[in-house]
Amino acid sequence: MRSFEDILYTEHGGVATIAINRPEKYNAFRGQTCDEIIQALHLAGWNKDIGVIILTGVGEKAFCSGGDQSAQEGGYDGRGIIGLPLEELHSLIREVPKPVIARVNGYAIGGGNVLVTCCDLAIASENAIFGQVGPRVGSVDPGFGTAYLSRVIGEKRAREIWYLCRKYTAQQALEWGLVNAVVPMDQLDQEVEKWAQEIMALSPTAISIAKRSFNADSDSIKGIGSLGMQTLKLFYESEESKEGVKAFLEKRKPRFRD
Ligand code: 2NE
Repeated sequence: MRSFEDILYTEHGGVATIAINRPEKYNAFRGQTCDEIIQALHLAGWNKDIGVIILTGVGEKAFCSGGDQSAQEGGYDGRGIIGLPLEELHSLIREVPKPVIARVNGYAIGGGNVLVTCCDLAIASENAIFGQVGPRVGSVDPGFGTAYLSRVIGEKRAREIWYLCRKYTAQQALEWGLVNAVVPMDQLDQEVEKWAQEIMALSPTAISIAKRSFNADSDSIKGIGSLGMQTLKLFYESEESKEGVKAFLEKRKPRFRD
């Protein structure tokens, strides 16, 4: 089995599991983390023995808290326009020809909530918390995290999430259609496995055609995302954005309007 630094990758019973392994950062991703998830998606995505991919985080606190703010200085520390190959990551979750299930085991915040949005299905533990924090920390996801979120949960709800930066319970996420099921933490693995094995019993080709067909209608968001990342990079270089990151790291309220 291939070993990585920022993620754990396992294959079992036709199911590949990719777990972000940075619990001390609430599973925030840096450039390397995104690259490793991309490599793992390639490994699982085109392996005929694998029928389902699970994306999750290590521990019981967080699924993923988005970009690693300690690696953000006018841009993140990796590849791509903003220093994170996020456009590639989001597109790949959609392009692998098998369902990707988000196993949401805690906070799904910022880019973590975007990952949940991009996944085909999502199953959350009762303690999971969802939300976007971009406008609080001088950031925004200008592609699937906004435009596609509104297709998943509706325009008004998506705008509320982004304009107010509130946090939402797993139950609320279920009511809004952001997740498919909510179970107690101690039943999360069992529930995810049940869904995965139900999919494994079905025709893989039919499933992959269905996935591509679902994607077709929203694929243009990919272009909006890459265009938006170019804008985001310019925003990251501004004092307003830098104040958001600084305030988060200093554990204080940002002063955007000074
Ligand atoms: C997740 C949340 C709500 C948890 O809050 P709380 O109060 O329970 O814990 P705390 O103290 O904030 O976090 C616990 C530890 O995890 C680290 C914190 O710094 C803290 O470390 P210590 O002080 O114990 O050493 N931590 C948490 N999230 C982190 C992160 N993203 N980067 C680095 N360290 C992190 C709260 O922590 C929160 O709101 N986190 C999200 C912060 C954030 O700004 N995320 C990035 C948003 S932008 C983004 O993801 C993105 C995108 O979606 C698209 C394009 C570009 C960027």
